[in-house]
Amino acid sequence: SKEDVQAFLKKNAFVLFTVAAVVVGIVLGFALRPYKMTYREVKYFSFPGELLMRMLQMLVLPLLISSLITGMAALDSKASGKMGMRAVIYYMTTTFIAVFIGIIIVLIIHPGKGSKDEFGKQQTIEQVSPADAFLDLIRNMFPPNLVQACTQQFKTKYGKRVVHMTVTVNDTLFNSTNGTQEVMEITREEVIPVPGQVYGVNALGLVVFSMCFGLIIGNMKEQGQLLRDFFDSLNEAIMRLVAIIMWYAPIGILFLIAGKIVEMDDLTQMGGQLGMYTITVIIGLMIHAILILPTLYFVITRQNPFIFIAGLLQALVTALGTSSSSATLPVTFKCLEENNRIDKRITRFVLPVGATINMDGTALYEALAAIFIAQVNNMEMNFGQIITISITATAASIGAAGIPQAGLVTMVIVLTSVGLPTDDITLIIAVDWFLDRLRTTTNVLGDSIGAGIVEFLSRHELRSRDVEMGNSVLEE
Ligand code: DAS
Repeated sequence: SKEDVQAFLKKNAFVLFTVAAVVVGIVLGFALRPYKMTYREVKYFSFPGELLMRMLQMLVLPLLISSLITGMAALDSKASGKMGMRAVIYYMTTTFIAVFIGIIIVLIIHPGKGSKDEFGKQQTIEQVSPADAFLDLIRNMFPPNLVQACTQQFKTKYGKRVVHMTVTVNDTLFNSTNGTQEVMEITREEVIPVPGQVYGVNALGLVVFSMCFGLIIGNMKEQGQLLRDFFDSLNEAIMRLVAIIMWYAPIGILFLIAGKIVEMDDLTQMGGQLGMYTITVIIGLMIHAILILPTLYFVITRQNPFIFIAGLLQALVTALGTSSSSATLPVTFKCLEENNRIDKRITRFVLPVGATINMDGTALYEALAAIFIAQVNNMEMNFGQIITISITATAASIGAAGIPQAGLVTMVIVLTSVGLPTDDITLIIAVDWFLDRLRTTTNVLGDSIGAGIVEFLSRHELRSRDVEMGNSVLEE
């Protein structure tokens, strides 16, 4: 009946908007491609998308800090220790499975054919020693200055440079009658390694600090009450801001997707090896996201994983649109808490950590890409080298920030660890923006399923804590 339809629309409005945004974005993007917009025009066109990105990023810092602190403070140290262990075991297991899938798939499909000719010219990339990179990872856990940790700069190595040139054309040559001069503006675009910078958050450092801080104020009895209340209400206020942004999100996502499609290089001209490589990555990510993670969820919780995933739709689409798991974090929170009814004590605690260190998609990608580069160079990796790749790919995924294409930068560690040429990263840049979106979506899915599993495994602790605190204190 009419009422039913209305009720359905009201309940699923967000989901419908989100799906519509993706579809319209793709259609619009392809419809505008023939117009060959310049870099500047694309920038203007995707402005609504850029705004969404900024709004989400704006909330990440206060959200990350307040949720981790309140999450830790709400648990006693024994319970949080147990839950922490479960989360870490889940992260490690799924990351290793992802790496394993990446390696197997690339060895079976063998997309690299031992020739670099079809890739065109290459650029030189700065060398980083794996030991230094590893020490950097640990260093980042302990930021010497908390304020600085909130505005950390990330180096980006690749970007599009726009060259504007003004040339004076002396057209007396062409027009002998009036001999005037004409000024022409030419804009050229090229993709080059730009030692640029992105401002972000040293999430790893803030995660470590907030966890310790939360644990401490949780144990402080009355003395800690003021701080507990403060961060609790800060967290609540931020989540209300997230709710407002969610209404804007579909518009932002539409323009992010359309803008990227307008701008992307012609895929039909992609070389055979690169095409095969892209397909291999997609297959690997699909196996992990559609087969492994849902199965794991089902085996542990005995609940339908696809109903769980349906509740995450907006978060997954936001990941696809923004290619950043940290920008997606606010949406992931909303989906898990509101659609999937995951206990806030779990989400507040595991989601910020997951978004920072648990990146299944990135780990799978890094291992797969390294072996692909070996294949292109006609180098066979022996068993020991493959083990090295699995370990460094895991470390590189932990170290990668949740920002666009961070995985490409940390891949240098994986390549140097087995003596592969780091310059060869440039072979795969052309398709990285696309694969980045898919691996970010996988990353967000992995974090969310992790929250579901940790909640299920921790249900006894949560219940006894409720009883101890005189019934559901934090549950709404
Ligand atoms: N795009 C990143 C993320 O947010 C990680 C990566 O580049 O692989 O998950």
